[in-house]
Amino acid sequence: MSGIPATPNVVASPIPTSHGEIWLLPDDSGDDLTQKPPKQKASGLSAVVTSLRYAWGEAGLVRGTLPLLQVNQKDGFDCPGCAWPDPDGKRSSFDFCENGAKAVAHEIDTRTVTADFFRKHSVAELSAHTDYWLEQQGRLTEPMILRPGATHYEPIAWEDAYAVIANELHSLASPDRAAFYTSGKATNEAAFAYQLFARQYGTNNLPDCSNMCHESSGRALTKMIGIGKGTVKLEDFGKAELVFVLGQNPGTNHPRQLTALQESKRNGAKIIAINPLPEAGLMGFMNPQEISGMLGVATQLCDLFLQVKINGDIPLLKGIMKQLLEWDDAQPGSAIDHDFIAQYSSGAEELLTDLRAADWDTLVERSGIDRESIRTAADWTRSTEKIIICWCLGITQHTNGTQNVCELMNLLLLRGAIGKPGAGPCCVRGHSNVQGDRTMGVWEQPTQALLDQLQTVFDFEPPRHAGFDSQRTSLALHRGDIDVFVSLGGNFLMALPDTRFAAEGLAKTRLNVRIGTKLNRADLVAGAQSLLLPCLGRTEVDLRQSSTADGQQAQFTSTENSMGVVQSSRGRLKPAASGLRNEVAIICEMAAAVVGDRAKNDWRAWADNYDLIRDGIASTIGGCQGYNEKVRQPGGFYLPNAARERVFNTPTGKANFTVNPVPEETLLPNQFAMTTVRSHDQFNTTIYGKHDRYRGIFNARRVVMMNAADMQALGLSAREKINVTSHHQGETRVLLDFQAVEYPIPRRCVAMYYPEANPLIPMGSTDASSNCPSFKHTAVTIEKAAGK
Ligand SMILES: Nc1nc2c(c(=O)[nH]1)N[C@H]1C(S)=C(S)[C@@H](COP(=O)(O)OP(=O)(O)OC[C@H]3O[C@@H](n4cnc5c(=O)[nH]c(N)nc54)[C@H](O)[C@@H]3O)O[C@H]1N2
Ligand SMILES: Nc1nc2c(c(=O)[nH]1)N[C@H]1C(S)=C(S)[C@@H](COP(=O)(O)OP(=O)(O)OC[C@H]3O[C@@H](n4cnc5c(=O)[nH]c(N)nc54)[C@H](O)[C@@H]3O)O[C@H]1N2
Ligand SMILES: [Mo]
Repeated sequence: MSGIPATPNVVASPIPTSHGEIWLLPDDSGDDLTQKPPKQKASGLSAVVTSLRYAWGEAGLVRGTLPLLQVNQKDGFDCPGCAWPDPDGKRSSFDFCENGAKAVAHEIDTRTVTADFFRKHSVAELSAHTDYWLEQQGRLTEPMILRPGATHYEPIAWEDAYAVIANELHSLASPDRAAFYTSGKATNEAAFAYQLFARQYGTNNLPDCSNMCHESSGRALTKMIGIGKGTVKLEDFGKAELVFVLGQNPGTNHPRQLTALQESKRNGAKIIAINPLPEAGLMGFMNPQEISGMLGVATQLCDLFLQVKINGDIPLLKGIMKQLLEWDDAQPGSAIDHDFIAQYSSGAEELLTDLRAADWDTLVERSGIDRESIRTAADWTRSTEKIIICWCLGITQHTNGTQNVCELMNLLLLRGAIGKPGAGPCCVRGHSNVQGDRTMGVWEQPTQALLDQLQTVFDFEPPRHAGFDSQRTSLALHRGDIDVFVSLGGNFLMALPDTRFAAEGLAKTRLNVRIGTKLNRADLVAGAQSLLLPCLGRTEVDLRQSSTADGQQAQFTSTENSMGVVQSSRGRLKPAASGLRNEVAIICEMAAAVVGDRAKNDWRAWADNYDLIRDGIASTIGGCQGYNEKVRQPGGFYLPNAARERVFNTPTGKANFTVNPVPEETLLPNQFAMTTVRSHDQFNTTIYGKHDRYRGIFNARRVVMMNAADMQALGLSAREKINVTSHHQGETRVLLDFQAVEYPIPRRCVAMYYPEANPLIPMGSTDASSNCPSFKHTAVTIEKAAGK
């Protein structure tokens, strides 16, 4: 995917659209960067105070506290934050975390964005505000349209909006000139309806945020164990004896995972963290749900912190395995589970040959981890089979992301650490229902089996060829090959690599449609026309005209968490505005307008009674028989997962070992490896504030975290203004006027915040197998900003 032109700096210039000049990274000159040493532990009383402040600040006392007591309760709503599971047994009424509270507070915002707001501000004017400001304006309240050539959004009736969509979709030369993006917050009912609608319309162009997130995990796990999901359950954390946490910052992104790690620890497990950054949550944890934690008494979490270089994971894992093999060669059976290998696996010999051939100096040099530390990690690994490996984006978002996951799976399989209590892969998902969306069929490369099932149940001819994933959608938009782009939540513009490239593509469509709760920059970069369809959040009551009962009936939805538990989610709060609809209903009404005349299912009835959708799910999706009954059980139900029982549905019928080469060193001598991370005050592209409390970085996001020695070598003083240029196959991209901050990160590695760094991420750099963008490794050079 080369030949993409280098893009000019997005800070310095807006992009032209038919609705005005749109800024992509507007001036953020309120920045007043201050820095403190990074924290050594996460959470505690300050987290509780922070969450209540967020909830009360944005929502007011009653609307603020009540929902926090209902998050993740068995009759409450699923937290709209991350996908970490809830305990199967009794739940504490405070089973939420600081960042879950922020996600809830952000959603239940009492401020509203009305037609009057859009009358006052043109899209060009709005684009001069930061992403933080845009979302802070409050909840979207009524459907709005940006008409051809218009500078302002104006109100439109729901039915008229659906008619605009139907007209445009009906006029396309091919259904593949439309794309239907999904962000991972969409519930199972929304996702199932959405993919069915797209396929009845005629396309598999169903890109989703998972393409940029855990796609590499899905690929690797399917290849090796026959299912694209992890196998551990929450209860396994209490039984594990060794837990690895790789490429993940749980203190910020999955705070409730710290409770599980604390339990492992209390039951005697050791924890090894592998990360270029010493993240606070990996080091220590003060559980805010316990008195000692409230008082600031921390559990020391991590027993061994291996500060790898960026993309140093394969050499490190290979080193651990090579050490195991050396011990096992000296004393067979002492470090490798030969029984498991013989009975359940295939391909071990090739892996062992690869490990024997690996060169220790290369492994040490490329990982950045000394031989002694590798030996310690291997020593702990050989003494137990009760091993859990948790991982997230630091592993998946690399050009070798799939191989990274394969390599950590190799380690588990060598120890037989799968399908037994306290052992297995724990693929820590991001968005609260990203795993469920895929289970429901949101996938640009559906299996023929799923398509066959859709054909049988809904009696239509689904398209059989693969559609575009997120990357390919962005490329197609830029080529002018997509006329209608529909977005179920999310922020395609700011989530994709190369922000300017993504914007140029979005500005070429005939129609953009986004179903969302809040305004974001994607709504400002429009093709000929743009529709903004406001929806309810999960916390809010969803009253529909039910066809099964007299009068109105409150509908509920359901989601699947990171460990394959499906459960219901029921909103209780009064909606932020009257007239708001659930995204499920919006999708069904849109489908009724577009394909209602030819579909065998009654889309209008589905919009009013989600039980009908769940019946559709039950007939179509494996493991979902009796969905309506099962999802009503308190705590929901587990989806089947054969690998948990050591049944591996791969072509060999076994768990397959893989061989994964050490990635080539591609950095030139003057270059740095740049990784992108989330701060403590954001949910993806939604910025809650400008602080990154645990990392000690306050009031600024346009920063580059650098090793002190590297700063010195470049002659940079603390907080000096710098320009950052990325390099990929001769293409360069530039960001001006960021600030260098000293940080305990390995030399020649730097970290920047997502999404501010995205203009630097090259379009063409993706994983060969999953096509996931390499957001965690970009070659950059750094210079002092001119005139500063
Ligand atoms: N509060 C909050 N919660 C969230 C989100 C949010 O934005 N805010 N986002 C949600 C989503 S969609 C997702 S996918 C998850 C993301 O959860 P994480 O994966 O924890 O998110 P990131 O901030 O991208 O952090 C990546 C981690 O990997 C490390 N890392 C970077 N490069 C490498 C590498 O080469 N090797 C190794 N070993 N580590 C590396 C970074 O230092 C960082 O600690 O969180 C979900 N939960
Ligand atoms: N550089 C870099 N880029 C990355 C990443 C990275 O680590 N580094 N991570 C990638 C990952 S893992 C992901 S998952 C993507 C995230 O990409 P997306 O999922 O597309 O982005 P979000 O920021 O989660 O979407 C935020 C918007 O969702 C809307 N929204 C919120 N709640 C709801 C709701 O209940 N319903 C509806 N319909 N809309 C709602 C709001 O309007 C809000 O503005 O970004 C990817 N991009
Ligand atoms: Mo994600």
